[in-house]
Amino acid sequence: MAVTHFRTCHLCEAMCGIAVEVEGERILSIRGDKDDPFSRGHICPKAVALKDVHEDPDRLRRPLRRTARGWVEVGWDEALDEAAERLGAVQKAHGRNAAAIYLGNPVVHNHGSILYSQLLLESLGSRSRYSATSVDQLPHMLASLMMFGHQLLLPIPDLDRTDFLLILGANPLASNGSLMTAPGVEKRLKALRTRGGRLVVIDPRRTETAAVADQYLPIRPGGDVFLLAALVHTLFAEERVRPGRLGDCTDGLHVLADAVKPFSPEGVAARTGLEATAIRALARDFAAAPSAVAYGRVGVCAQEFGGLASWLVNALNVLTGNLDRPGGAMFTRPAADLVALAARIGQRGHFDKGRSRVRGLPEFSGEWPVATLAEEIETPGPGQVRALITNAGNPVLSAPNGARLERALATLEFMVSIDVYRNETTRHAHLILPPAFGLERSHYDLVFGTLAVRNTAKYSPALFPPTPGARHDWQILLELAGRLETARDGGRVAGRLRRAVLRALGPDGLVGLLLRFRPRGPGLVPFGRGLTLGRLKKQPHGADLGPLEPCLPGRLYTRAKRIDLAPARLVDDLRRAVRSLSAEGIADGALELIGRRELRSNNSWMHNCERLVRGRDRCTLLMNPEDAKGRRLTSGQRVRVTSRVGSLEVALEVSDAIRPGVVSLPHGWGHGRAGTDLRVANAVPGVSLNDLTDELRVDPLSGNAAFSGVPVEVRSL
Ligand SMILES: Nc1nc2c(c(=O)[nH]1)N[C@H]1C(S)=C(S)[C@@H](COP(=O)(O)OP(=O)(O)OC[C@H]3O[C@@H](n4cnc5c(=O)[nH]c(N)nc54)[C@H](O)[C@@H]3O)O[C@H]1N2
Ligand SMILES: Nc1nc2c(c(=O)[nH]1)N[C@H]1C(S)=C(S)[C@@H](COP(=O)(O)OP(=O)(O)OC[C@H]3O[C@@H](n4cnc5c(=O)[nH]c(N)nc54)[C@H](O)[C@@H]3O)O[C@H]1N2
Ligand code: SF4
Ligand SMILES: [Mo]
Repeated sequence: MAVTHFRTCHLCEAMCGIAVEVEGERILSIRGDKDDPFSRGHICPKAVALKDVHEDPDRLRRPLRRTARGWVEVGWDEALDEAAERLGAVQKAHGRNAAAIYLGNPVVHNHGSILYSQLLLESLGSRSRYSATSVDQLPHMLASLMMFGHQLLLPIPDLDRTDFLLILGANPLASNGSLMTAPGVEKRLKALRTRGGRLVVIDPRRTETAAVADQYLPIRPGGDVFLLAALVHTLFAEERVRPGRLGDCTDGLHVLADAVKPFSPEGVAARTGLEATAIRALARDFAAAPSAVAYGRVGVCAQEFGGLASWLVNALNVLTGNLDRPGGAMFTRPAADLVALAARIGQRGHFDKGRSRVRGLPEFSGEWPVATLAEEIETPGPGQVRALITNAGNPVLSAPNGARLERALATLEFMVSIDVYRNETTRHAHLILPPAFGLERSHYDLVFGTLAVRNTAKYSPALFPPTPGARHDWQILLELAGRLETARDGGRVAGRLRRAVLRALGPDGLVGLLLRFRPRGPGLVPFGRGLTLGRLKKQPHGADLGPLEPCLPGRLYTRAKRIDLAPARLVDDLRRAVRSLSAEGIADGALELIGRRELRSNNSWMHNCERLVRGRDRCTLLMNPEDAKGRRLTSGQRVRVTSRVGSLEVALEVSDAIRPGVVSLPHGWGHGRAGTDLRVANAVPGVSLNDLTDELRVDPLSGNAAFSGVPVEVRSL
């Protein structure tokens, strides 16, 4: 008999409710859950691919060891013992920091992995930590840390109530929203326009989102900091600054006014590619709207001025009185409050408490920029990385100059990957430890609940039991941590006790505890009023906890509960932008390369789903007709693209959707490598954008990768 199970899709940030119809072990269908109060039936094509990954014969189900005769399956105990022993041996011989760890994106989509990765990090005791954060949202976190005192206190656009949404460097119609969990974003944007609101999109490509906007401004890659500074400049120059309610608890207004003086709309016109009149008009419209919110995402933070741009986006919201008010940029009050938890365990974040060994880039909250990982492996000396754990990451395809990183991985003394596929990264591991996947585990969105445009909570039990003998991510992390600790100190009582408690509670038990926190939870009294895991389990479609509510200054984590509008490090860094304003552009004839996301991809790892890769080739180089004509290139022909670090061949797609002078290639492709086990993906390999991106191009302030605007040359083959 067919039964329908309701849960949340965990693939991207949108948290769509899905209804999965199953008969025994067979998945009959996956549809949008109309009764999910948040997503109201919305899904995208990837949801259905959950079935494909679940059933994928290439998905790993048993630990694998790489041997001279190829890959062989090994038992869990043997694999875990070996991993801990070899990591321990490297650490013993070369020091703790010789074993590094990289955490990838799917960690944050998995409550077990988030909570138990922490334990592994501690047990490893190494300062060599890396994650996808430094190729993604690090600058946003840095801005929040500096302005609001907490790296996770991220302002979220109040999408459903705003009158004016200014989007910079995000394409939610393809990405389904990021640091803005909003399932069905297209409908929500339509609603914004229906209620008379306005949508403005700033992007070098006229994206799917730009196509539904009232206004689209084709900015030059990396021009955002100049545009934003000019917008702030205009607000001050025209006396349009109205911080409103929060004015009394905001510091640095005058410092900011001074700092942006060099950025007149005329002065930034060439660097942004936008007319001064358009910039001024935008500042006026934004300031005049009843409510407005500026929202920047990957396109503004993965660039050379990412930290500055993220800060100025926030500043624009503060200066116009749009921070922490309905229709502006607001903060969530999630049921399980990760922000409060992080603060309690002393993880509000920190910055530049040390510099990376080889290049001297700053640490952020205990992590080094992943753009430095290859050189840390290659460069001899104390602290050289000689062993690596990857957990749910594919940095060979996702980190800048992945080709160099890949060569470096091949030289490691030991590498172990916790992953569901043998792919471009994990093929270099000596051991792969594959966890149970998606539908086989329970789900609670710890992270994306914190980033959602409404307060919601939803718990989904596992749909299927794990394949017999399989382990969950959290179990692998816990087991590995236990073995590392035992090998090091013989298994001290405190550590053993802690692990026993964590094993008994499991991730669901921990979420249950988190949910008990006030104000939404009942506290620790057994029958108190409020949300508990037990009560949430009775709401399979999820609970709507209402719109976002103003919470400042109370929720600030700065010392005197004040907003720092002009943090010294950021103001200083603005001088770099002033210098760059008068610097020469890129070389004659060069083009600026940017990335792109497509609805049917999910970073690097869903191309093994037949239904997502079927149809036309999506891994193409977009080029404006003007640039194509000048080079005598035509759509469909193959071209060679060359950057400082690499060169590749790809099919050209001529399109006026991209700004002249800019070309675009999606990331996450470049399959088909020897030793990988991805039958579908390898048949449509594409090329890796990150074989062209440059590990030396970073935002020097934050250390985040600067993917946007890599200079390249393009010629016919
Ligand atoms: N040029 C360029 N590069 C980019 C970007 C860009 O825009 N342009 N975007 C960047 C961004 S925003 C990000 S977040 C990074 C992503 O960077 P990564 O996280 O390094 O890459 P992913 O492609 O997400 O790889 C996820 C890995 O996790 C595995 N996996 C999937 N589900 C699970 C699971 O449940 N458990 C475990 N253990 N493993 C699992 C997959 O098989 C895959 O190997 O890429 C970045 N790279
Ligand atoms: N379908 C799909 N959805 C995804 C993902 C995926 O790979 N596929 N990845 C997920 C992840 S990990 C993340 S972090 C989010 C990211 O979510 P988004 O940030 O919405 O992702 P993108 O579509 O990469 O949007 C970035 C936009 O910035 C533009 N851009 C590039 N350079 C510049 C610049 O210098 N200035 C400006 N103003 N714009 C620029 C690009 O053209 C692009 O349209 O998406 C998530 N959702
Ligand atoms: S938008 Fe994201 S969460 Fe929603 S169905 Fe698609 S992949 Fe899943
Ligand atoms: Mo990301």
